[in-house]
Amino acid sequence: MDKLIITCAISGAEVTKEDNPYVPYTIQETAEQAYQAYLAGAAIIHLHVRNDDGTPTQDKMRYKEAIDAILKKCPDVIIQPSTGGAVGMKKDERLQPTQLNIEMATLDCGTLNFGGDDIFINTENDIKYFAKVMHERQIVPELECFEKGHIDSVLRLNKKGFIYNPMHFSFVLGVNGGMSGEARDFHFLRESIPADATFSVAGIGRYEFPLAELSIAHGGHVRVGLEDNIYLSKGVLAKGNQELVKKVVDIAKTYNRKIATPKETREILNIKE
Ligand code: KMH
Ligand code: ZN
Repeated sequence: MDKLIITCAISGAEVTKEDNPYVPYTIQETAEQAYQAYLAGAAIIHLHVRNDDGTPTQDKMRYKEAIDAILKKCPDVIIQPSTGGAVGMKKDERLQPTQLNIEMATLDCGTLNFGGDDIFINTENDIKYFAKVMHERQIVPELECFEKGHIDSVLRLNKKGFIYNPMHFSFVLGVNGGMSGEARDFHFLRESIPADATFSVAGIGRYEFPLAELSIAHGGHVRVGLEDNIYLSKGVLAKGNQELVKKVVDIAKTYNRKIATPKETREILNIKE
């Protein structure tokens, strides 16, 4: 079994300081949350940036500022900007961080309802376009799949040559409008991807730690963070992203699964330095 890659989704686009005061908005807060998550064991920081008032933005210069500030504190960490941004953003607006010198980014692999009246739109042509941009810029995509149909789309696009091997999936489970995050859902998705693909699991809300444990036990990787879940345990708010990462490290210990450093993560995911 590979060592365990922990990704920390420190900020997201939707969660606010009213939900959890540790959600970072400013560049300084963002860098500090990333650093604390890294110290706790995260090799990858999944990054959304905010304006100082907390509104989400995909502005290239805001990303550059945040990335520079993070790398100043932890130069070897892998930064994975979001190309999902926030619901309603346009394609090229979302793609702005790919113009920076980055190693990895998310690639959202299908449309889904996103709670209330929101629809997170990722058409087949959008997916092809995002994949092409990332391939041209040598950015490794993390293939975000919110339900089984998204995996089937990826497999079809891979066969047609729009998405390249080796593939690294992220199963994001428990979004209102996507697939739930029960054990049966996890196994269904895990068994639906090629044997040579890697995968990470991001459980939303109460699914975060049960899915983390299942993934650890079955050779997958794990994403946690305030973007996905604000609680350390039922009714107890996490006092920062590092508490969520530490809890995963503790679960991994009980399964004798070692934690991957950023260097080992680059090897596992074929990220060229
Ligand atoms: N904020 C969601 C609408 C990603 O980062 O690629 C999309 C999202 C996915 O968070
Ligand atoms: Zn995200």
